[in-house]
Amino acid sequence: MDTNIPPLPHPKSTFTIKIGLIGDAQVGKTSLMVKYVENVFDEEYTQTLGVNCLSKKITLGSADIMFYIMDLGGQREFINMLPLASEGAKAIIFLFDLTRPETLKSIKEWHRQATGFNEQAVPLLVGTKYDLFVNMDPELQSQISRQSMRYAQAMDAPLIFCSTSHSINVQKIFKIIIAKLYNLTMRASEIKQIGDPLLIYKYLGGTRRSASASSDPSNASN
Ligand SMILES: Nc1nc2c(ncn2[C@@H]2O[C@H](COP(=O)(O)OP(=O)(O)O)[C@@H](O)[C@H]2O)c(=O)[nH]1
Ligand SMILES: [Mg+2]
Repeated sequence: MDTNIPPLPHPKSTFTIKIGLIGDAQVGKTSLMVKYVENVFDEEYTQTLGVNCLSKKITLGSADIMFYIMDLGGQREFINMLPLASEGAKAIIFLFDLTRPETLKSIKEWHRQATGFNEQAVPLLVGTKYDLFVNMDPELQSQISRQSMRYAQAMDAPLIFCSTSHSINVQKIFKIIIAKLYNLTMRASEIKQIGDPLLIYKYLGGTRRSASASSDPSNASN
């Protein structure tokens, strides 16, 4: 018997991750999706594109990961679209506009409703437009930062402040999602200083396991 048969090449496995983007109108959901997938920030382009679903494939170790990112119309009348964005999602990104604290308040209701459709998804809390926020009154910045930390704690959700227009923390959001879903260690340092673009993820969002995301892309490192 010939024992020298070379091993067959391992077929590349593809893992699919559906991600829902949820939050009030104008917080920057579509912009974030378009920036992550197409690396463009251009309001006109985003509007012309007129999409609410984009996909992107990335390679991690020996696995391909296919992201399906679903955007939700933010107006109240789109609440009936919520199941579309939340059902089957492995992660749900709750977005609020750092310059409009009322959009953070809305997260409570968005979170309650989305959890009703999907209890398994890893939640993330993302504050947008950090580029504008950083020029606001420092006292207000401090209040909003602390308030969003309280929300993140209550939701057990990683907290990320980002700027899509200035490419701050955009990639990190999706790295955190992978790290949480596949139990990988992330090297990025946390940012906890008030006034800085917060990045708090280590002890948040780790208590859930998305049922079908459990098979680990083989020893992938990041
Ligand atoms: N300054 C700034 N403006 C942003 C940022 N992200 C989005 N916007 C603007 O906010 C507005 C709403 O964005 P859009 O993505 O349409 O929000 P959506 O309704 O949540 O999908 C648009 O004018 C965007 O150009 C950002 O990071 N910084
Ligand atoms: Mg939109």
